[in-house]
Amino acid sequence: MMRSRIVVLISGGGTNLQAIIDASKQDNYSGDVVAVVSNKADVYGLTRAQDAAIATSVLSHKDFETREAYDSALINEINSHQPDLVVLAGFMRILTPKFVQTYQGRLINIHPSLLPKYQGLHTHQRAIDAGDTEHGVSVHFVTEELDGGPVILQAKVPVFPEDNADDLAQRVHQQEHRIYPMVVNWCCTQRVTMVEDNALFDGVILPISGYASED
Ligand code: NHR
Ligand code: GAR
Repeated sequence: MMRSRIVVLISGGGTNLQAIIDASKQDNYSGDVVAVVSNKADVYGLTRAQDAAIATSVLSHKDFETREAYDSALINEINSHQPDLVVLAGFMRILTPKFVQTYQGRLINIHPSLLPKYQGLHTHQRAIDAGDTEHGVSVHFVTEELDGGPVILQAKVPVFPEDNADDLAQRVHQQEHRIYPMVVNWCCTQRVTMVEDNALFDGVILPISGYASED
């Protein structure tokens, strides 16, 4: 089968990016990270990409007057790499409807909560403050609704009474690095697709918590 061309968008350290790059070098992986785009200069994720000889670019949202103008420039940059799949990996800018529509069904995100719980930011602290005993991470298709697109896969972690937000973030991160490369590969091989606001696995609609969930 043809290998998929993956463009990854980041804003930070890029540990998820690294997990995907590492996985892509294994036998039986079906995609290659062809470019990494960051909205912030000097983040370590860009160094990770350069170390792997992957093209990088920085497009700062601060250089644009509107979100629409920023996203148009982002679309141009991404399209210059002819991607099959666009992967948000700790990308911290909300995307306009036009951007989302441009990559509908080819755009995924990893969000550090068990969606639909805790959409938006500061998810680990919010889980602790709520007294949750369980927390986790979701990979979902990106739609216009922030953190509201169909879930493909979740992983759960326990919350211990003595945890602070950093402890919990670390535990969630370990799960992120396991599941994100796998889901990216499912998208590359088109085992996972999006049809009318549903995520499908091998052509079958997934439940709201994604693959192999209990509901
Ligand atoms: N865009 C759309 N349309 N839909 C989604 O589901 C998106 C998205 C863009 C990013 C990632 C998301 C997350 O996993 C994501 C999902 C940033 C913010 C945010 O409030 C919220 C959610 C996510 C990413 N960003 C602020 C903004 O004004 C800036 C915050 C900052 O720079 O630190 O864009 O959590
Ligand atoms: C990850 O925990 C990811 O789930 C989260 O940012 C971190 C990025 O880490 N994403 C968001 O909060 C999106 N708003 P990384 O740069 O090391 O991959």
